[in-house]
Amino acid sequence: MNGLSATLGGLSGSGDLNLAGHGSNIFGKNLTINGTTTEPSLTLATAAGFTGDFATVTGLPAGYKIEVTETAVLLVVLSEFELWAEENNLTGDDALITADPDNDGKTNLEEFAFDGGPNSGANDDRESVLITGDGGTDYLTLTVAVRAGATFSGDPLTASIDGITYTILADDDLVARDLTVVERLDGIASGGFPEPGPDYEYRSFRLTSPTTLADAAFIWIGIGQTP
Ligand SMILES: [Ca+2]
Ligand SMILES: [Ca+2]
Ligand SMILES: [Ca+2]
Repeated sequence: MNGLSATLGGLSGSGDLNLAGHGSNIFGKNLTINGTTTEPSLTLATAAGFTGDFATVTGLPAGYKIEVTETAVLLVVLSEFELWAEENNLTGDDALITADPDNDGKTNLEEFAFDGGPNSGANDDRESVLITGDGGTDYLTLTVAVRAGATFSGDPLTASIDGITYTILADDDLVARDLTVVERLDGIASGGFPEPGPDYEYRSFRLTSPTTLADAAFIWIGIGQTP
């Protein structure tokens, strides 16, 4: 286990935990981990059919969690979403991606994707849709805070980063998506936004065809979870 050792219910070892005599019922047992690791996932113990939950887990390396599957006790690195939830002091059901602990209608996944505050119901939207100029021509333009470093490509424009997939969509009648969007590469279209959080940046996307106020057109960003 790369220098990591673990103790379960009084047993200890520098290799995989020996569960002989303990069975696979870990309910109420105490897990102690000594050392640290940089591996994304380590198996601490294997058995046929683990049941129960540890009473306590001590010595968990920062940025890791314990995951108990049917057949293994694993030390697993936290996802970017889980780190974000931890930084925002979300625990239990309030930390689920589908939860909305501040009751503002935005799920935690949406708050995470768009630099929202999961503990503040105040309007903190960092997104605008404007008709604005690019190279002397006006286009319908979406500006939005997303996770920093996302690379958008394809049609529709999509980017996968930190467990999120962003998709930029546009349409003229909301019947079938049929307008093409490109990213503005000469900087974002409008100011006036708050500074983004350290893991976020503003990006701007516009229709490929010019837009006037007389045109009916819509542009929006959708998100999904990337496994
Ligand atoms: Ca919310
Ligand atoms: Ca919020
Ligand atoms: Ca359409």
